[in-house]
Amino acid sequence: MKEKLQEIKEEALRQIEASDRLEKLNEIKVAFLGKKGDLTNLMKSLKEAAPEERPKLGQLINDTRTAIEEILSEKKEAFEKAMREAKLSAETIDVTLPAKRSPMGHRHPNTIVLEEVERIFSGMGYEVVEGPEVEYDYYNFEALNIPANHPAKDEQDTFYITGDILLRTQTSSTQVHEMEKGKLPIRMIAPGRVYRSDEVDATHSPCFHQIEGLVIDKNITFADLKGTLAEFAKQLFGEDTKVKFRPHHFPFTEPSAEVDVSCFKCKGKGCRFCKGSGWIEILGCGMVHPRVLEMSGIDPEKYTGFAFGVGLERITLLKYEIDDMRLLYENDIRFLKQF
Ligand code: 2U9
Repeated sequence: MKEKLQEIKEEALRQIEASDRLEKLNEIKVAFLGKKGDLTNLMKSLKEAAPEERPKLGQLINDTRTAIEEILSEKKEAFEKAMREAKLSAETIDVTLPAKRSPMGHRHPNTIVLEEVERIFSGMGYEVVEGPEVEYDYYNFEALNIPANHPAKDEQDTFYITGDILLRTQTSSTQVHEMEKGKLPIRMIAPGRVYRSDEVDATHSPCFHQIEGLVIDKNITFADLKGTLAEFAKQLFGEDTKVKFRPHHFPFTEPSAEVDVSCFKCKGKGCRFCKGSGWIEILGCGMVHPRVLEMSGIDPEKYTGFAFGVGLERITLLKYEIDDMRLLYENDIRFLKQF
């Protein structure tokens, strides 16, 4: 058996030495060490040897197996190294080739305008506060002095989740949460998504964005509101922009007004853009209703405040002279990359 073992070992080494491919090494491994391999067969025939010889022979077979395995593995490593080196020397890198450009993302026009509005109000000392889009009826309507029979509360206008939970129709609920915290004074803007059950057209969408502002302190007057919004309009639309306040009604503010800015295209002379009037409506505002202050625990005898609300999309469409709101939601890169 010893001779046989020596023969097997020599034959295996000869074949390994002569092999020229990685696959060939695998074939050799199967032929000598596999389940039906020469060495395994020899191990099986061990039972025919004299019992006292068996342990020694068994050890010899195992030593032979280990020796073959080691040589196989050395040869395998040598093959792999040669293949790596061949691959590397075949690869040449042309450093003069032009680089592949990764397509760059782009800020959405709404984001550009939102960031500009946030920059303007941060500059005036306002905090930017975000609130939940799913709200209780109380925070969206009741706390803002919107009565139970108000048409805005109709299911035709508001998305209800349950009887008293809804998708906010304005970001004002964020201001109510801030007022309830009881930390005064307040100087904040609340940007975010709002939802209304509207059909999609060039100027409407069931989901759009508002930016609302709120200031509450001692001795805040309508003059503060006018000065603040005049400054905002100048920074957003240009230094020569004029503002006009028209009386209006909102349940949450008293007195209330709508604000027009002088047309930034024709400078107020009248053009197609401002429909000949020289003015463009941009937002609503007013002095916070004393009942709204009271409901959130603020004493209207000590504190007064003003609030305003703008539709972000409306400002974006005006600023970039876009004539259809749907373009803002289609994510057509050919449209978006113009801004
Ligand atoms: C509190 C008190 C008062 C927020 C205000 C408006 C006027 C307004 C509209 C602009 C276009 C809504 O998106 S729009 O359709 N908003 O005209 N919003 S005053 O008043 C508040 C807010 C919070 C506690």
